Amino acid sequence: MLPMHTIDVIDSHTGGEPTRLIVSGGPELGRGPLRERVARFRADFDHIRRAVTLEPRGSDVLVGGLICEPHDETCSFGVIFFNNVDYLGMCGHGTIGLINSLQHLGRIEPGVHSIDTPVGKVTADLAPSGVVSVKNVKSYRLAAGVEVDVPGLGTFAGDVAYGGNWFYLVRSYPDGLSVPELEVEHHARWTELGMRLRASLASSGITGEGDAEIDHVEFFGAPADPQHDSRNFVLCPGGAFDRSPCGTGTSAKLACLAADGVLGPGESWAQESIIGSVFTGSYQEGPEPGVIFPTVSGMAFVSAQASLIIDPRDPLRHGFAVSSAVSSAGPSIGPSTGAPE
Ligand code: PYC
Repeated sequence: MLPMHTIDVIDSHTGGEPTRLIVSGGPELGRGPLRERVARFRADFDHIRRAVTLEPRGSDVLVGGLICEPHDETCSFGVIFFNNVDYLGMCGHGTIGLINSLQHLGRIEPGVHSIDTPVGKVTADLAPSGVVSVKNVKSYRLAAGVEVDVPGLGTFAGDVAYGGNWFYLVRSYPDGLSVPELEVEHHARWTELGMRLRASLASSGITGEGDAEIDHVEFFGAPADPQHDSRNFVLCPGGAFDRSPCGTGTSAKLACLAADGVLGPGESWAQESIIGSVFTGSYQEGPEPGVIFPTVSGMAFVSAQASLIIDPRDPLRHGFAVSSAVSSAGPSIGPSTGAPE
């Protein structure tokens, strides 16, 4: 009889967006650059990603993270983020969650902490108040005003930008298309628009650099609070939307604002999410024209510490996906197969 597998996790939320960090019992990915360790995670331990993020233990909206040894010796920690469908390059809300969770565990104190990620080093400044300011990887706009025709809807225009993940930031809608207010009660319509747009980006061959898939779509509107600068709705890989303003999405937005000359270096930008939670952002100019280093600030709250139990007798032990968005990319309901224990 195979033994139970136990995975210790700590859960938090950042502006409403949940993060579940594996503290122990996660896959042993060995050493080497984190990008290579992601490939190992995907090839040999994807059942752990599914067990942690999918139902019955998780949900489509949950972002998971594996805390690991850094490869970059200037960093104190490494982290690999993932969600219900795949692995993320970086995750802003998740990094804020990581820092507040590590403080909760007594592993760090206020100060600056460097973290290795699959897309490079980020630093996080934990203030005594608990607010975390994440200096993200280099961010930039790859292309402005890119038109994409969405069958049945018409032509959208938007920017393709990188903020640790690839984003399409919608600027304008097809003539005659009526869209609802950017309010959470309309999330189903925004999700549908985002998913149709993302599919059309892919079928039109519109990608990030190196043919990278644009897997996040971002819509903008007026903020509910006039003291803020903007409100967004961010569709994440899969079919869930970010409850927070999305750290990498805010970074991509800052890159576009910088490229348009709308926001100067060091100036502050308050980005509201679809549920009204807020990240503040600013940027420093990078080494090359058009490249910035964004800083995104927010705070996470720890919501649980738990042990996940994977019972070898459980046919659904490695999770299952029910949403149509996920079923094409991941396993559907049924016993897990092919996963080494
Ligand atoms: O905060 O960068 C972020 C993020 C990416 C996906 C969900 N949240």
